[in-house]
Amino acid sequence: MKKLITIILLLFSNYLLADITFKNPIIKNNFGKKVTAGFATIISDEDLEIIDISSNISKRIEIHTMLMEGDVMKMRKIESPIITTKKPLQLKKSGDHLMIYDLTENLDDLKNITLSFSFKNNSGEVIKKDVDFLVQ
Ligand SMILES: [Cu+2]
Repeated sequence: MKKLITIILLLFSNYLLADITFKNPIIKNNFGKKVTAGFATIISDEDLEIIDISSNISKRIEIHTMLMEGDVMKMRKIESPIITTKKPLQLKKSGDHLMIYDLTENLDDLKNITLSFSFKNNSGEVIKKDVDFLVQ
């Protein structure tokens, strides 16, 4: 009986986890270069922090923002990227973006790349989501 209750609770807790949507996930074809960028709009019905992004094509994936230093546009890593129910995280050209370093594959050969995202909610629970990005 105890086991059954645990199973029911586990099933139920899954339904309570955040509903996360990725709109237009795209990774730019880099034509043989070792670094590329990715874009998507990440929407959630719960406030979340991105704590990890991983993939088998790269060991180092970060989220960057662009800012002006004098006249020069620079990229900076966002240490704790946040998605709120009111404000989706928009990763787009000339704005915040995914930065994918040390590519181990030539993207010419790939149509899709799966990135694994780990999120943390306000209760400290970790939610994992695999997302297929279109190579474009
Ligand atoms: Cu960047």
